[in-house]
Amino acid sequence: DIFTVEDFLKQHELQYEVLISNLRSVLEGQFDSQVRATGHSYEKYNKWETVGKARPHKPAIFMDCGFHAREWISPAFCQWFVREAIRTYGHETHMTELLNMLDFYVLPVVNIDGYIYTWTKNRMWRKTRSTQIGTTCIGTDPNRNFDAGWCKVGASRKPCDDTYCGPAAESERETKALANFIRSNLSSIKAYVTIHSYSQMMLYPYSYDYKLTENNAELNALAKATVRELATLYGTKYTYGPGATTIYPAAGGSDDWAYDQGIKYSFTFELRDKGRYGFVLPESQIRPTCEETMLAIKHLARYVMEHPY
Ligand code: ING
Ligand code: ZN
Repeated sequence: DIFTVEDFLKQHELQYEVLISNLRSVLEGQFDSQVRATGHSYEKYNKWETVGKARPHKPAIFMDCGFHAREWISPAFCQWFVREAIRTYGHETHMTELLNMLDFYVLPVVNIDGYIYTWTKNRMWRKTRSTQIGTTCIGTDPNRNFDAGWCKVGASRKPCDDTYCGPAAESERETKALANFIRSNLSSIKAYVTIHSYSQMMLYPYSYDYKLTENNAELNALAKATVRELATLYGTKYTYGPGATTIYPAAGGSDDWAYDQGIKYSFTFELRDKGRYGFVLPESQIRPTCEETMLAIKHLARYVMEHPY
């Protein structure tokens, strides 16, 4: 059950070199001082999931970042998370316990092509960079491309739109790879977490429908406690609730899909801010955002660890 980002990319024929050079940009551009502090973070980064004791039937939490290209704080957080996990394992009780009991599968930049495009061509790009016959418009919204009420609501059938659901569910290699990975590890994955920005929200299913999940009360209580924990550091206020009523109805999202696969703890985080800077969050907010989000993820992970199913 050892899984590295490298294995994942190889398995799904994604471009590892591209991912690494892209992560390097994140590190050098935004984590300036941390690069010097950690040194070999790349090596460790790709092996970090092996940190902790091997246990039979070890439960796992899957976390991804970088669905939407312009939401730069998201890949930054996955990188931060991995670095903190490595740095504090064996030194900090909470993290050590968590990693002894749980594996984290981290996919730091789902939409690699789109992310690079925002660094090189258009800062406000959202979608993938796939092309298709019959249109000159590029890209599909990866968070409208999952097989969960696909294209039913809050999504567009027009390839030129920003919320284009794609020619079919899982049409994108990125969403197909992610869905395949989750399907083949369903017995171990107990929670699914996807990191977006912005709005300061903790969302749970459903977004494709106004119906509530079977464990809605539990998800609500867990979200409430998690955002309370997040706020302890800098007082950052998050709202929470089912996607459809808390942000907007939207079909084809990964959290809804993961939930319907049987992963009963499934969340979308919308990190800082609430619109002042939006996607172009200033560098000075990267560290505090990552630190407070870390508290939230650790809280969530502890809950998952203490509520086996
Ligand atoms: N927000 C999400 C989006 O894809 C969302 C909100 C969550 C939709 C879950 C559907 C399901 O629109 C951002 N900022 O991308
Ligand atoms: Zn997003």
